[in-house]
Amino acid sequence: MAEAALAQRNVLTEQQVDFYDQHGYLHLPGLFSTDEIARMANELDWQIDTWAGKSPGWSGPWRRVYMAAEVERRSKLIALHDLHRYSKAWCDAVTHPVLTGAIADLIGPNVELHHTTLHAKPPETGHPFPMHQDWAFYQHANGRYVDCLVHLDDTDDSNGCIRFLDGSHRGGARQHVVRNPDGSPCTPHLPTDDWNLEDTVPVPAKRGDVVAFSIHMIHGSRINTTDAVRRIVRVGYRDPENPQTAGQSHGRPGLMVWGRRPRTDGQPVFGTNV
Ligand SMILES: O=C(O)CCC(=O)C(=O)O
Repeated sequence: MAEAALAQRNVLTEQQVDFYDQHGYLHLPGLFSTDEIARMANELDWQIDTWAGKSPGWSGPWRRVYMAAEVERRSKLIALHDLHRYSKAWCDAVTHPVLTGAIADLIGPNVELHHTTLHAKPPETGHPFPMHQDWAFYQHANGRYVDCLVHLDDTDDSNGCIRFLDGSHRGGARQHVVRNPDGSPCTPHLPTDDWNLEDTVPVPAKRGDVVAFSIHMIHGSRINTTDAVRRIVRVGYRDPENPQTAGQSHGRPGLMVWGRRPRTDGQPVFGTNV
């Protein structure tokens, strides 16, 4: 049985798959070569100049818990969705055979691209992230969905590396705060009284590394206190048989990056207008 499973693996070792299953995340050092990540970074900088938006970032009562009032007023986030629609380099990145083969080892044999999202934290006040699950942004029926953070810069706590609540993916989807005290909508996050970033483990990473994690993983990150930008691109991959129920890019079929899309009884083909 173990041998049969081993024979089907593409990229990861048994230990790496076990680590992911147990902890909910997996650090893949040096997945992109120096040349590949340089090309991706150049194209990303062009996208930041040409297409990305700079805004105060995520809204909600968490901001005043994570930041002093004066910092909160200045804190910014640079973001862009679906980078692979803007540069060939990013199309190549999201279909990279080592990356997609690794994801197939975690949720395969079939893997569908769901989205890509840039999060660049500008120097000194670049936006922290409150504790949350990515499930709250794009709800899916089960846990067969992996987010991957592609690192364009070295990270540690000083520039806001990713931090995980070890093993928290095993608790499944959780209720998030989605309204401000006045009833207006805010960005989904977990209640700050119940979930503390201090309880999480930091996962510092190098340029070219990928950190993969479960859609149910509870995570967050600190503010960028350095004088350099911190650029990370998140790539979401799912089992095509894991239906999306709400949220970002709901109803949009993605590219198949590994294997094939199985058909359920009577399932219609995709229309030509999506
Ligand atoms: O970019 C970060 O520091 C955190 C990003 C994050 O929480 C996410 O992509 O879900």
